[in-house]
Amino acid sequence: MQIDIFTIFPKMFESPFDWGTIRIAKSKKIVSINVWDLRNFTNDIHRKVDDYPYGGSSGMVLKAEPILKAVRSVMTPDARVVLLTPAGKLYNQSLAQELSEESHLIFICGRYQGVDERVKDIINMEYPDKTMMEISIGNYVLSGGELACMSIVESITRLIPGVLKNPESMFADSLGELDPPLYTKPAEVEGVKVPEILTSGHHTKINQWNSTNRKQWTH
Ligand code: 6GU
Repeated sequence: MQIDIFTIFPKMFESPFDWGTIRIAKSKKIVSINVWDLRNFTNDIHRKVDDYPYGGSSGMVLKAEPILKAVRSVMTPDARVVLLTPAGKLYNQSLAQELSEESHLIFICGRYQGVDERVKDIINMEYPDKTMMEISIGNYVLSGGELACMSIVESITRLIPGVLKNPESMFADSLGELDPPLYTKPAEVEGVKVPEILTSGHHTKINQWNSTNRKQWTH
């Protein structure tokens, strides 16, 4: 999978992708992640990526032209374009699963009050079969889409076949169930013991215990 990320803060991405699952996926050449500075797609001497909104509302808006130029510079027939914005479709595990099956994802990290609305219109006219998707990671406001993008990239990467050694830990199955409470050595910590059934060696009972004690998404 190829992932292209456009941001005005490329340095925010310097280390998050260098650890754990994403590091492994990169070293196995299962994913390739490129982080691009949106300012490199400006045409003016000041490398201006934002401006005041028409109509006088507050804050700044990301300009359309640098984003259009940026997206076109990496666009492929198979790419899905995703705009990170608090007004987008609420992200969840099934959307992570869906995106993990793509071969090329292009993320645009929104900033400030928003992104010029014409970006969406023009991209959708230019590539009508691959409608630009807007995604939010939760009903709260971040100053930009960067941290949202990092969360999404991590959640997608771990679902790509071959990335995790133990596919069971990809988990969060179709029922939306999470792991049961887990314990490791020692069997007693400050007087508190592991539930007896888990140390009994009785696998049928253990499986039963695990399935009745699975945690759930809280929503
Ligand atoms: Cl994707 N962007 C911003 N700016 N805020 C958010 C978000 C995205 N998701 C939740 N809050």
